[in-house]
Amino acid sequence: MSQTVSYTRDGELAVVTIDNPPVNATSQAVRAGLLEAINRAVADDSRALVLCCAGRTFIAGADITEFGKPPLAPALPDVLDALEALPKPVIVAIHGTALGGGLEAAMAGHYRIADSRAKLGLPEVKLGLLPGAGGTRRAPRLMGVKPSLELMTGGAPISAEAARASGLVDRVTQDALLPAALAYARELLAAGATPRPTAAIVPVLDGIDTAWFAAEKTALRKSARGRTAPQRIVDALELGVTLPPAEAALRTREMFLELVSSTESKALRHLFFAEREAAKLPADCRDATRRTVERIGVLGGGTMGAGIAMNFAESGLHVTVIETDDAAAARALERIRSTWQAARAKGRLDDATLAKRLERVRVSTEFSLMADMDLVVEAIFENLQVKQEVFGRLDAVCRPGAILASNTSYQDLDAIAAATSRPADVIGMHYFSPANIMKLLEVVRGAKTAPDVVATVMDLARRVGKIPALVGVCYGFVGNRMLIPYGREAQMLLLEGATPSQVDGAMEEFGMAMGPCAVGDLAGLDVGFRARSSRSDRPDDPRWFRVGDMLAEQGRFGQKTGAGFYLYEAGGRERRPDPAVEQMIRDEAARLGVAQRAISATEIVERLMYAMVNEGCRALEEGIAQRASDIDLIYANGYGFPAVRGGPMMYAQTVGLGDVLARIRAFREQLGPRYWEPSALLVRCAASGESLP
Ligand code: T1G
Repeated sequence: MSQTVSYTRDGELAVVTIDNPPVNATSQAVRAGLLEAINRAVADDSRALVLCCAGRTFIAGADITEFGKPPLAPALPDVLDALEALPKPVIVAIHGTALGGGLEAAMAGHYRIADSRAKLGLPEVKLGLLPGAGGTRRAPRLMGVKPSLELMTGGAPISAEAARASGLVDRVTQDALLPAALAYARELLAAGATPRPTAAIVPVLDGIDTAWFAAEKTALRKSARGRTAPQRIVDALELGVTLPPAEAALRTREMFLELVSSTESKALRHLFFAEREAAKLPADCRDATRRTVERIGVLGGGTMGAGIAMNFAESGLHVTVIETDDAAAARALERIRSTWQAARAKGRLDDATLAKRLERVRVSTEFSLMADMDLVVEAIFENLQVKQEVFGRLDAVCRPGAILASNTSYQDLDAIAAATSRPADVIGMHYFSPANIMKLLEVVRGAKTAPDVVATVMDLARRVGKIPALVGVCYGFVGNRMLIPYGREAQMLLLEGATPSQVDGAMEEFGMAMGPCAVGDLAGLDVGFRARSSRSDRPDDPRWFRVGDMLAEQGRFGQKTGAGFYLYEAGGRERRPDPAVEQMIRDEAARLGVAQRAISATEIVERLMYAMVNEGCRALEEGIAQRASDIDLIYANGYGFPAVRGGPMMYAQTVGLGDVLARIRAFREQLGPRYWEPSALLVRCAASGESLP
């Protein structure tokens, strides 16, 4: 047997153990070893086969690293068909996370026993795929068509107990899993149990017909806008319960291969690995001893501070929120309490959880309470002097070794750190609003931030469910820095003849959750206006963000004032074009002498995206971003960038760096070099054919 699949006997039982760390993915070696074990069980005098895994989990899926490469025999569907066809009972012992091909392997077995802590799921849809190893035929036979559709299109795992209740699993045990599985196998044999191939189960189709599947696809076109995999999953499920297994398998395989080579799946797989790459620390931080972080202080109980406090409390940590006066403190606590009570009202959490969370949050005006904190996150007014003053106070109050973090979006973290006697303890934790919901966290490493502080905060971020990306110090770090050229080009195009609706429409058709003008109205045009006004390095160009500045100067801040780029009903979010704004833009363009012309959606996408990509290349050149994939992760998780395109840098590589460079050079000719000088990295990679680093 191969070292990844072992075959042993326990009396009359054949025990097949897969050992392929870290997650027992069904690599080619695993598939070949499993097939060899199956053939051996066919030939020997064993009476049943028990399939289990070593290490921390049962098979967690096919080996994603093999996708996109020439397929290597044996194919997983064929191996699982052989397992299902074994003329002896196959008992599968499940622990950890039986996901994707792992759960498909379990369903190809005849009987299943799971550790009570196990999770089971078919998350292929999150990778732009469908269950390609029989799951679309076997899941509906074991758990019913509707529950299997939810499992496959939702992609979320279910508990062992839920799996038992649904029919996916026969037994759940809290005892040692392998002995329990062996005992279960012997119990089955003693009861005369025979092989129970899932394929032989007749699916229950009460009220489920072609129209039902069509309705499910229509619903998914809305809930999973722009995604192909959910549509194909419904198709495969319909084939799986209506066609003979062999024909269904053939047609499903064709759909799987179509998906695995799709840009959508390549993009989602890219982001899967990007998230894991981003968590890898720089060499000087990797082995640092992490500091203990259990008590958290948050300065500021506004929208951001309250969201940050909720995120920590939801992760089991105790948080003390400091506000400037009793009224503000009361508002902060009410903001937190009402958010959780609303979630409770929607059934998203129970009374006990709500009570525990509230116990973990304390709001006070006593700054001296920061003395006991292990980590303090400052989330106060976005002004450098105010932040420097507060960090000076933290420096005086906090215990030695406490980590002092700023949630600043733009301010110079090194200047903030310089306001303390301990710059090594200062780091940036740039959250995205709402901070208790948005996964992305830009962890900003200052020039003097200590390696153990970086390591501690990066680990803490994952502990509280965030997706951390380590970035360097510059104006806007990575995400907001790249948003500036993106927004600049949007507003230049308005002066050149496009309307807000055209710009937003083009970018939303591209896949952005919201177009740049609508985003500005949502965030508040006064926020950007204040940030731009305080910049000493503002370009000497009267067109630069001119429209946004005019709107802010007129008090048109967007949704919060009922008018910005668009008009909004009082308190509403539904945007309506405003002819007065469009006329104002035309008049200002005339005053600035900007020629008017019809502008295509293609030019809008290219101008905004390539300006962003060019800036991303500069951030890579300067070491502000560690990896192009980090940039993609930032945009997919913090800025509503369509995950099915993998992120701005993957998008540029999908288009072709040479083509992107050619368009940037064309814009340089058309619009001048001020904003369109191509980055040296882009030029180099386009010429060499290398990928962005
Ligand atoms: N293939 C290859 N490598 C994988 C992998 C996989 N399926 N899953 C994880 N890894 C690597 C990961 O890159 C990391 O590597 C290490 O394992 C630890 O992962 C035919 C087609 C199982 C819940 O989608 O959800 O089956 O960075 O850091 O936080 O129908 O990994 O250490 O070098 O995430 O404890 C379906 C994906 C595949 C599950 C564990 N399965 N994995 O989380 O560890 S498609 C999935 C996860 C499929 C079939 C279809 C998680 C985890 P490195 P980690 P973790």
